[in-house]
Amino acid sequence: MQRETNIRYLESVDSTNTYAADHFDSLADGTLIVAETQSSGHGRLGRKWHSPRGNIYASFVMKDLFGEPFHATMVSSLAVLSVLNDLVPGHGAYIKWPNDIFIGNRKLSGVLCEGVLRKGALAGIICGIGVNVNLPEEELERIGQPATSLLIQTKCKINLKIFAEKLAVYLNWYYIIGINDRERLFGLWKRENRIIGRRVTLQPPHGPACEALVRDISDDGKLRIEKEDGSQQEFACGDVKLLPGMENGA
Ligand code: BT5
Repeated sequence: MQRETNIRYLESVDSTNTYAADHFDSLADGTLIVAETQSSGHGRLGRKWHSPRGNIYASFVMKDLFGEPFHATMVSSLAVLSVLNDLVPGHGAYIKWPNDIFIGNRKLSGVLCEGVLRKGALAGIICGIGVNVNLPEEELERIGQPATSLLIQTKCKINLKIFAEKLAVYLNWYYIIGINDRERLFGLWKRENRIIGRRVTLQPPHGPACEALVRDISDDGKLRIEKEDGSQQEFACGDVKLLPGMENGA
């Protein structure tokens, strides 16, 4: 089943996620909010998302709670990769658990899924997606960690409207896959991760960072790591750095 895409374009907004949450009740399921720029774009744990013009800032409204919240992140990351496959052949991008898309050792895109509560219960999920598309080097330097854009990778400017339209199509596509077949969605997402079998530094939200070997990702998106002492542990969130010596095109 395919359905028509529904996109609402905004020129400037505080955050597309905030806008989508504020208008949640009146927005149709599967709507994509797209803004040219954000004044308060945010990432996880209140971190800032650098949001000048020239990029994609989008939020996808999901009202069908078909799985764990992490499945919404899977939908978003897979949709971004599919747009890249269409528009930027040979892009070399990969998913870095839990919510990043990287090229080499630089961040190209981040996903932030936030729940919407009604009467104390989860009513839907807003999937926020930021992709560095036409950002020049001087803007990337303002970001506190290694980042890249499609412009830097390809030396070509990409039409943002075409990007947004394709993103809306693929988001709906993976959303429907998730609703009908969660295992398939998970399999597609896991395949695009380049983390299993690698040594990483993991910084959990609380507690000290540790070096570990990634053993697996469970079907609800948890990372299973093995520490130096052989003990295994699962994490639902955290920040991961692939340790040097990895062949990610870095
Ligand atoms: C994320 O958070 O990666 C999720 C970012 C989601 C942004 C979208 S844009 C549309 C929607 N509306 C919003 O307000 N948010 C969503 P996290 O994993 O916490 O990473 C945040 C970190 O990424 C920051 O602390 C910076 O180090 C880095 N960063 C900030 N802006 C960046 C950019 N444009 N490109 C690459 N890295 C960036």
